[in-house]
Amino acid sequence: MHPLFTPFRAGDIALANRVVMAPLTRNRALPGQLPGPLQVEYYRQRASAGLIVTEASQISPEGQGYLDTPGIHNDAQVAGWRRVTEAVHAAGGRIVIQLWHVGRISHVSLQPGGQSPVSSTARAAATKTFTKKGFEPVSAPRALRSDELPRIVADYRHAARQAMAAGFDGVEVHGANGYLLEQFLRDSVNDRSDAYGGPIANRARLMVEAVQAVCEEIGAARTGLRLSPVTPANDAGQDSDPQALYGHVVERLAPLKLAYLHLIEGATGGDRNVAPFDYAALRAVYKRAHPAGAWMVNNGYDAAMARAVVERGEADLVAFGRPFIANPDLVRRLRENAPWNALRRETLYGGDAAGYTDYPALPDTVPA
Ligand code: 8OZ
Repeated sequence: MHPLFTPFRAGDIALANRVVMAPLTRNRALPGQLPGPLQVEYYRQRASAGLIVTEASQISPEGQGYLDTPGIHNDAQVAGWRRVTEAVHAAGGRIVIQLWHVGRISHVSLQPGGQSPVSSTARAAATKTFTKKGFEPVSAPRALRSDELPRIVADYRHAARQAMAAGFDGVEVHGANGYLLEQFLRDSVNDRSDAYGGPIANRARLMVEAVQAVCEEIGAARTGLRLSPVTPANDAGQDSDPQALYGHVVERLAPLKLAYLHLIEGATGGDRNVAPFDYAALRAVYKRAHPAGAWMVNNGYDAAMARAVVERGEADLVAFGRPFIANPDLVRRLRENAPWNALRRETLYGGDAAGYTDYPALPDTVPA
């Protein structure tokens, strides 16, 4: 058996194989930002993944930035997610929820009381989001005061507690793709002059505090973190020294002994070589402090690349995004080198069962 299909332990989470379903925003939550029966079926269909990372889910009403994304802050949301975790567990799978605060990637129509989105900066991102009216430019943010940041950290902690109440195997903190934590990290966005701006240690402070709080709440062995050191997604720009910045983050967080680190290599969903970055060097920083810590890679992997990276010992886990949308039985297809269903892009964001739960699995028996 190829190692890609062998069991693996990420912290306290025992996986049947090394194939991970990456977090994927699908904008199909019910009113109240609730997962419903359609989400139960969608995730159940994909439970042969070694691990499912759910779609990004806001930690607070303020953390929402797109129409119809689910939350994990109130008890109705916990009850909805409980049906999802029960279905995945009954099918033999493991599932963690991605904890999300969008920061400035939002619109006043999606914010509580129509307030401005919040960020590390008052400068608006040059990007669009998806609202009731379709694609609209994001709203100008308000820069958070440093005395508000303990409340943001508490929201991460609370969401992690809610996740465990919903029966998740753990959580993944969304530290990637130009959202709040990355808006603090990068000097291309963060223009603060307080203890959360300026030198790398300051810009990393909110991410470190948020991850520490989550680890205190549910245990580091059930906590993962997703990073995207050079993605330009959501107008994040490029940090002036990503290698030093992300090296610092990993040096600070590896000693906590997280379940895994999840790396988006290159531009999210695009060019893997968008900007230079030495991922192997970052991995070495991580493994020095936490040899048993899992290293999860993502972005544009095909079957051959996934087999090779695990074979070479350069990654413990490989996450697939869009291939899992179109192929509920992706693990089997990888194992059997079977062809993949084509993705229907027009049903990615929003809508119903079409393009969500209607992608076919391979037939049980192959005709002779
Ligand atoms: C696509 C559309 C909306 C949100 C990310 C949560 O990039 C997202 C996202 C992706 O991390």
